Amino acid sequence: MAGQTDHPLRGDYSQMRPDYTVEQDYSRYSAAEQDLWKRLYARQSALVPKYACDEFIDILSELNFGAGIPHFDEINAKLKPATGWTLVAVPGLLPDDVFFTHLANRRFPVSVWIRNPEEFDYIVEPDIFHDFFGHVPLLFNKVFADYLEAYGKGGVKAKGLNALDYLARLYWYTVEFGLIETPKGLRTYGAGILSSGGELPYCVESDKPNRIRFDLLRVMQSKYKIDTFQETYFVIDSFKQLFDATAPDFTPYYAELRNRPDIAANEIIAADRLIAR
Ligand code: HBI
Ligand code: FE
Repeated sequence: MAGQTDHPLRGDYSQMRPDYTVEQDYSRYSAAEQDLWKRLYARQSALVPKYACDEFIDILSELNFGAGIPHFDEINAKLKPATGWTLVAVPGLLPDDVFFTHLANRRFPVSVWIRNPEEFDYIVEPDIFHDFFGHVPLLFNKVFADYLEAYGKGGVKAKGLNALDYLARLYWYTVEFGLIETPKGLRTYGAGILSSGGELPYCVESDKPNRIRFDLLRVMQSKYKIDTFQETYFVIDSFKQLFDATAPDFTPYYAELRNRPDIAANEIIAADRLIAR
């Protein structure tokens, strides 16, 4: 879940450091919040085997953090040696440039607060369950971890090139709502889908959404909706495809994109390579 919200942000930004990081302060979590975590984890982990990519399934079972809200420093003790990434506690949504700078330095921002029970099925802003369940497992995957760092570095550069919107779309349609084609069929690696009870089966089972083969410039032309299930999903063949797509300098792409029209979230264009479900 990214970016724009029209309501005041939920988090407490009063104690943050200049880089927006805070202490996790584990004593803050009530028994009711620990119970909510267990219920969210149980719901999602029951759906994962049928709809998530194998890389996510394997790491999730290894990490096994269903018993309660994780201690970031315990996870960092495993994550740092695995891919050089660390989790940093943050009050909530960060300004784009702060967010990109953390990613560019292999630091993944994780919100410290958990949603309210009535938000069991849907929440607008990223809470600790979305950030942890949705994003953390694939930080242990070397190729995906390399892609996310390269993406962060691209984001820091894009700010100066007034291209943040294009990169926000790439983040949205890959890291948050991406699908991947596997020998077992279509699966997801997107954190926004993996942490959603409704969209996880929908992204693979429903006939409604468009499923289009990943094309970097097409994705950066594509607008998105933040408050509904996605009307379009982009499908990659491998995490290496993503990483290779970020290798070139994006500056000429931004120049090209400025001559191209934006594409609506539910629109199909002639050049699209559609994937039948
Ligand atoms: N901040 N904590 C947090 N989590 C996000 O997912 C996030 C963010 N700030 C900006 C953002 N996402 C998006 O704008 C992305 O497009 C980068
Ligand atoms: Fe997210």
